[in-house]
Amino acid sequence: MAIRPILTVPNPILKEKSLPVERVDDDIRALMDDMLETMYAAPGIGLAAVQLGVLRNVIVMDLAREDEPPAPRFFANPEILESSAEVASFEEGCLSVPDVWDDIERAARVKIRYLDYHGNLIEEWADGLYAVCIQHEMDHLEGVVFIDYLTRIKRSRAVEKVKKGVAERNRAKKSSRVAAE
Ligand code: K2U
Ligand code: ZN
Repeated sequence: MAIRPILTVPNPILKEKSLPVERVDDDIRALMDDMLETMYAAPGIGLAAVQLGVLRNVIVMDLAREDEPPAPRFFANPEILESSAEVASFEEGCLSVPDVWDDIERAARVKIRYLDYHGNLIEEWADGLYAVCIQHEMDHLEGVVFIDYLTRIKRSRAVEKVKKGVAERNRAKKSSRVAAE
């Protein structure tokens, strides 16, 4: 397993549409393992493969609270079969848009179908944070990031804030490398 870099906006790869996997084989499971380790290290509660620059329909998630044992979930080729008419709003963030949070409205419940870590076909309803997170991650597979739902001015401010934050982190890393030499 490996912790891999997470792409941040405005990287154009995040706007690309991901492709289905042919089967959940050892290579896909190794990708899932890397994604989960990277997500835990971030830390986050969900991650799509495109956020690591891999254009495949693969998502990992762990919604367990800090006082609960880990409960990793793995999704290959996820589909939304049904969405409730009822909607719910949630203050979302994204590991590809660090330090930006905003309220996003989504279907309160979704029926999803996917292949799990072992390639088993699963169909289930998701609600609450599960529904929010799976819709957020499945947007990533379509090249959609949550700030795409914001106004143009809010979106551009978010991108500028991320670019500034990435530049500051890179400067800090560089100065600590120089100091260590
Ligand atoms: O796509 C991602 O970067 C994963 C998100 C998952 C997420 C987004 C919105 C709402 C729920 C989950 C990251 O984990 S954002 C960080 C985070 C951490 C705890 C709770 C909510 C979001
Ligand atoms: Zn995200």
